[in-house]
Amino acid sequence: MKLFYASGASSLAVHILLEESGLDYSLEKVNLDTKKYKDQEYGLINPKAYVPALKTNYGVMTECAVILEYIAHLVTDKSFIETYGTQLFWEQKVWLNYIATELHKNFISPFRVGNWLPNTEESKNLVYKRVFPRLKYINDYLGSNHFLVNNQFSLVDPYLFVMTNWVRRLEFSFINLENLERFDMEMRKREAVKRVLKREGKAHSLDS
Ligand SMILES: N[C@@H](CCC(=O)N[C@@H](CS)C(=O)NCC(=O)O)C(=O)O
Repeated sequence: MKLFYASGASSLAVHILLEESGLDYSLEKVNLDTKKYKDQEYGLINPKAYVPALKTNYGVMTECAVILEYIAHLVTDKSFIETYGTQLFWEQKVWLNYIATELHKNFISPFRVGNWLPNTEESKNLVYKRVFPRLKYINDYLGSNHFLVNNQFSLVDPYLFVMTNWVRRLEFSFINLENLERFDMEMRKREAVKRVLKREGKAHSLDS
C-alpha cells in the first residue's frame, strides 16, 4: 500500500493507523499547493486533488474515515474496529462521521495558500467559534478516559488526534478543553505516533 499524504494534514490519521497496524506501506508526499508529488500530477492518482489517498491492490481509496475503516478491517488482531453490528461498532461510525463532517471540514487554516478564507485574525476567530463547541462536546464526552470509544485505542483516535494537533497548529487555546489536551499529550507518547510525527516533520502549510 502507498499513502499519499501532506505533513500534518488529515492524512496523518491514516499514517498513524498504518504505523500502529504493523502493515507494510510506503509514503508519497504531495505538495498541496502545486498538486504534485515528485514531478508527477497528483490529480492522476486522486482527481479529487486532496489527501489522504491510499493506493491498494484494489485501486486508489479516498476519504479519510473510509480509509481508516479499511485499514482497521485488515488487522483483525489489533481490535481497531468493533465487531460489525454491535453498539460500539455504531458508536465508532458516529464518531468517524462527526469528526469528518463537523470538525475536519470546519477546521480551516486561513494561513494556508489556497484556502478559501482570507488570512486574517478575523478568519481565525471565525474558525475557532465554529470548532470550539464541537471540540467541547468531545472533551466532555471523553471525561477522564484516555480514548474515545470504550476507553480503548481504536480507529477514531488517530483522527481525533489530527484535530487536537490542529488546535495547536492554529494556536487555539485548550482552555475548557483540558480532557482533549490530555488526550493529545497521551497520543504523543505512543511510539507509533512519535515515529510518524518525526517522519512527517513540519506541517505542510508551514514548510516553505
Ligand atoms: N473529504 C475528504 C477531505 C480531505 C481534505 O480536506 N484534505 C485536505 C487536507 S486535510 C486537503 O488535501 N486539501 C487540499 C486542498 O485544500 O487543496 C476526506 O475526508 O478525506
